[in-house]
Amino acid sequence: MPIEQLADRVLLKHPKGASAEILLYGATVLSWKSGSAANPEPTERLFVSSKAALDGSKPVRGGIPVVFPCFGAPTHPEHSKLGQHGFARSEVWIFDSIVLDNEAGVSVRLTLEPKASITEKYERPFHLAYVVTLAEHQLSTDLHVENTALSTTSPLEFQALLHNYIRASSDQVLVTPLQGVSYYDKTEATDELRNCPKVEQRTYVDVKRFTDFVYENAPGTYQISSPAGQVEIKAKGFKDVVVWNPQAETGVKIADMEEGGWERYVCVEPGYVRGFAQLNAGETWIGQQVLTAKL
Ligand code: TA6
Repeated sequence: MPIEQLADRVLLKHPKGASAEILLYGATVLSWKSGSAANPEPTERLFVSSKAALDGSKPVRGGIPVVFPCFGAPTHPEHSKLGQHGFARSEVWIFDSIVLDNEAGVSVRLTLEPKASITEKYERPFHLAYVVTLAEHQLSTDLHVENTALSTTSPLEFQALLHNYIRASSDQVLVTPLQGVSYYDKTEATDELRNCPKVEQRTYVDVKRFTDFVYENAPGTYQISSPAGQVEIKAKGFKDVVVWNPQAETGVKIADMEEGGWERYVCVEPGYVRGFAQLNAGETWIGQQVLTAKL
């Protein structure tokens, strides 16, 4: 079956072998198995920690968590009651509809609207839709944010990010092109240093050491290469990108990180995280990414 809805997740199957799995909790893509033009055999392209909670007790450690309306610790007054990375990744979304089901691919739409577990900590009216599309060698995930306020209230201000855990050997993986892009190094010891912009000098960014870099106004297309394969990310609407790997230095402190898990992924996360996107009443913003298995 190309699209199968289970109690807590949706399974997508492409006619030529690729597959994806989406947990309704957090609309978290847990798995994307895909071949490439060069190597048709589907392989897992995402990392999920074996210690990840998949029961809705906490955000999934891995896959593609959806980050909204804030990235990192909240800084906006309207987000003061929210936790790290906002609420989208820790709420159960609704399987809304099948968007596509043919030889080209399969696509589903999930939605999230205000409900008690959200409105008790976030008062803004909103509507989120998340469209996940599986093609032969691609997975796309599009986040639609609508300001459903009726009157001319102040704009809806938010941040959004797709927190991709790309499976790769972290001592060999390289991310490009980021040379010349301004970034903020969150591994620095003080707020002053963390808020001091640097410029990426490297042609190829590695994560051999603890890396938590927020690149601002980044190119939008990224190649993630390691001996295990190559994944390309093409993002639209997400002006920034985060590259993160905790390595053992901080990975050992992450309770739901499997032993040595940091050795098996790199996070390359298209986002709108420097500043806040603004939506007037009735407007919709779309952040899109297309992941392509290149090798
Ligand atoms: O996207 C990178 C980051 O902000 C890191 O600072 C690290 O905190 C990571 O997200 C994971 O955050 P989480 O809340 O899932 O533990």
